[in-house]
Amino acid sequence: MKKASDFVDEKRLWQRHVDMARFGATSKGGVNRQALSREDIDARALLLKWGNELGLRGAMDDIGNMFLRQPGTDPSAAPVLSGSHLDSQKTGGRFDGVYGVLAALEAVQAVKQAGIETRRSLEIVNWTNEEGSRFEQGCMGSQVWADPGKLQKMLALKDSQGVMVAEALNEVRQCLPKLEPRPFAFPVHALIEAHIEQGPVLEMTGTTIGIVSGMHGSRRFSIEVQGEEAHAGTTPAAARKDALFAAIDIVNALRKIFHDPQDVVRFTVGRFEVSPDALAVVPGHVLFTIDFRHPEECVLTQLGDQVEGICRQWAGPCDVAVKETRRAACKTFEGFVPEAITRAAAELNIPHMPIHSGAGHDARYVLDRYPAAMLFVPCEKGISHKENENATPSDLTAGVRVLADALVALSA
Ligand code: HGY
Ligand code: MN
Ligand code: MN
Repeated sequence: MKKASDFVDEKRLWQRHVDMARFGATSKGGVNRQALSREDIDARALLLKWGNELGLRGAMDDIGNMFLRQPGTDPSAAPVLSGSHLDSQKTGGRFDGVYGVLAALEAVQAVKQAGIETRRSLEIVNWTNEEGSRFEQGCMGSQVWADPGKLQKMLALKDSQGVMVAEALNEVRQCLPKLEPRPFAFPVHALIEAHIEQGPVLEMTGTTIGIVSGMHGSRRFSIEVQGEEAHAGTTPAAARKDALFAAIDIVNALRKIFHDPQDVVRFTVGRFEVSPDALAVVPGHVLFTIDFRHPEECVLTQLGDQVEGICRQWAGPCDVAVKETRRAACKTFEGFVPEAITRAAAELNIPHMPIHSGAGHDARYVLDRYPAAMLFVPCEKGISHKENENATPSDLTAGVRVLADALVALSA
């Protein structure tokens, strides 16, 4: 029998990445394709165009997740899904997320060209706002899909310009062709998300395919330090409520708590906004974020639960507001879905290994409901969330070949 992997086309896959990278292209060779932005809409429209050319039926749910369906012979059977996200960080690369969507598209196209009729439908998925860059709740689409009770809270979130998710979604709907509505958390037999590793292990070990065995848990906080603006020249130190100095003391105290000689803890202060951000004004307000990750739930609890107390302790004369914006549990990926990836890689004689993911991905939320797995391919020096993120056409193609055969096996 013909294998789908024989019909995966490296040139077509690479060209689609080039075409997608046009949307939000930056001068340094990366992309800035913020969720539900004009650039994201253009990328969504192009995905739909390619899907329609393949005869796939498009659908979209109430948080903007998109689904392209290749019908199976048994419409009553729960489908097999594959995909990731088209949105990017502000200074993102051309492969984070988009590879998983284009890998799924290429895999489905290869299945069709191989003339393989699957019993279960195959669906390509594009999750809304995985990066949480414009609207600060990452994995927004997959979170709501898995837990619909989160919908209203997410729709009400605003970006830095005050635009609500609900408004941005209306814009998306107006610009895209009318799509079939889709409920949340519909039955899924299995999902595979393909993604670049965003770490150095595969490249360092010369391995082409990583089968994700586990994913770090994470806790995110936004911290606001409220002091008092004052004149830089006339206000004595004793009378100042300097939000910047307090924030610096808090961050330094947190760094001591999160310091890990084994270098397993991942502690990041990614955003740090000072206002009024004026040379001759004592800063009255600072907003900063914490992104903390670890592979053990107990450490996430033990260290993360200290954040609020440390902030209060080091706020000096200022007030401080601590909000935990998201907690994602540590995840283990096991069972028939990762096994299908391992089997497909072995049958193709493509080097593969189990691998742990420090990065978070949408598959973690699908796994809350249904069997799911992730397939990694190498990226250059493990660089990601950076405009010079890079991967090779042959590694990307090898990933799709394994994905295509795994999807066929899962949808038999
Ligand atoms: O932050 C993450 O782990 C994901 O790449 N957005
Ligand atoms: Mn990603
Ligand atoms: Mn990312």
